Amino acid sequence: MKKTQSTCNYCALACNLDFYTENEEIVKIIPTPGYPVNDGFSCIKGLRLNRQHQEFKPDPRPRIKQEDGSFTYVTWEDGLKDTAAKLKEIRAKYGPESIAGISTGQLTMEEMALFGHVMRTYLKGNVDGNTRLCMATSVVAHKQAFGFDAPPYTLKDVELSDTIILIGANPVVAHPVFWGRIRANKIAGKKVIAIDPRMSETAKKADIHYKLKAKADLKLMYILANLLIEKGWLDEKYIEAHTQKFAEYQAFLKDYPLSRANETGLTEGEIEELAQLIHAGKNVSFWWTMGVNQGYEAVRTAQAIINLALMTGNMGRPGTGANSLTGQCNAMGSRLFSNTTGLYGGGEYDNQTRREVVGTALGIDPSWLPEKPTLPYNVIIEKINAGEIKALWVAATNPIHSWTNSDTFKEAMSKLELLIVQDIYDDTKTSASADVYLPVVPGTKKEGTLINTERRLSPMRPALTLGENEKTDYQVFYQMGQALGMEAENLLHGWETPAKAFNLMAKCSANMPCDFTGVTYAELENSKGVQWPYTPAHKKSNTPDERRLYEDGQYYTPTKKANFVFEAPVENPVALCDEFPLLLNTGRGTVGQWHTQTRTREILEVQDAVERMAYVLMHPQKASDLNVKNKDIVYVSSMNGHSEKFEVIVSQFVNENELYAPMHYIEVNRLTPSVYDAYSKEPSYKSTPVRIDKVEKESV
Ligand SMILES: Nc1nc2c(c(=O)[nH]1)N[C@H]1C(S)=C(S)[C@@H](COP(=O)(O)OP(=O)(O)OC[C@H]3O[C@@H](n4cnc5c(=O)[nH]c(N)nc54)[C@H](O)[C@@H]3O)O[C@H]1N2
Ligand SMILES: Nc1nc2c(c(=O)[nH]1)N[C@H]1C(S)=C(S)[C@@H](COP(=O)(O)OP(=O)(O)OC[C@H]3O[C@@H](n4cnc5c(=O)[nH]c(N)nc54)[C@H](O)[C@@H]3O)O[C@H]1N2
Ligand code: SF4
Ligand SMILES: [Mo]
Repeated sequence: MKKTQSTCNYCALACNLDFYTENEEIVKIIPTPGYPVNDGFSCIKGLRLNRQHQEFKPDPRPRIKQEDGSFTYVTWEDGLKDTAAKLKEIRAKYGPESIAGISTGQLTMEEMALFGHVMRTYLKGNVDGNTRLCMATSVVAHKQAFGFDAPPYTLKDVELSDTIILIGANPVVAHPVFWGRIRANKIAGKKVIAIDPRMSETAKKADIHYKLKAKADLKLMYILANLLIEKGWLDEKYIEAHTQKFAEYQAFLKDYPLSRANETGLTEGEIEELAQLIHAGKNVSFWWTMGVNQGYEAVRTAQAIINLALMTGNMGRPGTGANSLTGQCNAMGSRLFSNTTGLYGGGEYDNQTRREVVGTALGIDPSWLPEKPTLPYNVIIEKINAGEIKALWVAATNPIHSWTNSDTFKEAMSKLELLIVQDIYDDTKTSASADVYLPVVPGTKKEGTLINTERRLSPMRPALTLGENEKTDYQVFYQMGQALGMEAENLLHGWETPAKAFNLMAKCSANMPCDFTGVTYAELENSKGVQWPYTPAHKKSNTPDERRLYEDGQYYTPTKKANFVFEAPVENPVALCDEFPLLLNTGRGTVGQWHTQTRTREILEVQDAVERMAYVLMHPQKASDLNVKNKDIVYVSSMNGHSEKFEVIVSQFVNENELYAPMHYIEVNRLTPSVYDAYSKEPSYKSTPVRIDKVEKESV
């Protein structure tokens, strides 16, 4: 049996797994013992990575849609040549900005970098990622508060914290190995606190659940901050030495007295108790995820959490931090190494010094580099629908299911002259009707690097070898670059393999906060992974493995101080009304289901256990008021004009005026609105006004 250590390419923990293979078959998967993230544990998704391509496996050749709507398979050579020619034709006819791409935090760092290089450096198009649906809020919050998109923590912090506050995060379902580490925390009197409008699986297991009103987090954080100031429960030394704009924040907070508690859905007593818990904790850590990031005032909410950590001195010490958990395996890599919203390794496109450094690192003239950040995802879709963008290349994401108000994407698909979809399956809702479908192999046959939620570079190595005609994402991007003519401009030199692309990215990271020049591609293999920053100096000094940022109180702003950022809360642009009186909350459903379920449908244990039909959780009182019974089928109608069929599951775990629908079913995003955070443009997926329109008594 051959053993290959590799990284799970589902969630942002990026657990390591030992794959045992015999005759090109995975016979056993064991979570890697001693790996700092998961030390011998994993969830069912990782344990069943051997299922990929077992039941559903595409023909490994490109599939091209003909004018009559039928499909033909062609050789890779022809497929890439013809697609490249079509891309160039569209670019010549309509200009470079008529070409766009949508990528994902589920590709490796090297793949993302190369895709960004082909699409942005060479073709000069726009490329955004599904990271926009997920982490864009944290990126902007970090940049404005810390001066760089640099989350502070190491996962070890959750084992060292005596007060763990989870805000809009459901790790029991979404980050199970992280939840395991919370349970492994044996500090006497440790408190786990969940702030969530519904009784999530995590809220059920937490010591305390604060059931706030949906989207009232910003007000809650301001009332809490004001109360901490009134009580004098601050770390004044920390505020003075390491932060700026606190006086302004203090003045601003005067408008948020405890008497406004009722606006948050919590009582004054509950908010006082929470303030007391923060004050009493020696090492308080705040962890937030999509309940915060996916909102219409999400960036300011994330920053209000950061403000709490700063004013109480809960930063840079073991067991503390304002910590945003990422979602996908390489979300951190996509944030810093995709050439989409900033230069490789960070830095704005108009920063001449950084342009020189990055150009030199890549061995190209800096004038090649894009001049501006990409158009955000929502604008790309709008411009397709306005007829300005004509070609779209979608890699490793399934927008017709995951994009908000998803009929806008469906419309976009019909307007495009060229839709290229690169996926491991030919039958996803997005790939099934693509003009060009490019089949690729799953992660078990790929190599590269994933950067996890705690900034850890984690090695992906192939457990299986490629079969006839099979290609990796990296090969497809590279060979498309060749077909487009990038070699003639010497733009592919140094990009020949993932290992070489890694070296290019390391060079680009030099002297940036994410500097990983002390890491080599070869040394990552069979390792414990490495958290950035990691320079030759770190290597020389045997720096410990699990490291947090800001231990010295030095941030990445010009003054080295962290910023208090704040702004008055606004109303939800799509508020509840008589016509749409219920609030639809959405998110993860079970540990075994992954997003649009293309991959986890192959896990038999999961398929046996999950609901087949889209469903909503409804409070018993509401069900009784509407005369709806458990398992009845209803239409949920949204303010966006759409109506979809759902099964009702009567549950006491949602509030009376709220419904909860897992996002794993395509119906859900037909109902969500085109509403975004003003700064990050992240969709507001979790608070759609809806009504129950019509009840059919045909329960299944
Ligand atoms: N099994 C599984 N695991 C996954 C994924 C998956 O699809 N399946 N996806 C991965 C990805 S990409 C991501 S981004 C993460 C997401 O991980 P999480 O963010 O933990 O998951 P969600 O279910 O989207 O949302 C978390 C919670 O936010 C709550 N919430 C909704 N509105 C509000 C609000 O206004 N305030 C507060 N405080 N809370 C609110 C919801 O009720 C929900 O319980 O999960 C990752 N892990
Ligand atoms: N209503 C609602 N909508 C949401 C959310 C929510 O909470 N509520 N959450 C949002 C969030 S946080 C996220 S991250 C998005 C996720 O949304 P998506 O990214 O659209 O979801 P996935 O199902 O992960 O899609 C990944 C696609 O890549 C393919 N794939 C898997 N591995 C590979 C590979 O190695 N190479 C290639 N080329 N393809 C591969 C899969 O088959 C699948 O089609 O959904 C967002 N949408
Ligand atoms: S917890 Fe996340 S990284 Fe770990 S095995 Fe499960 S899905 Fe994979
Ligand atoms: Mo995500």
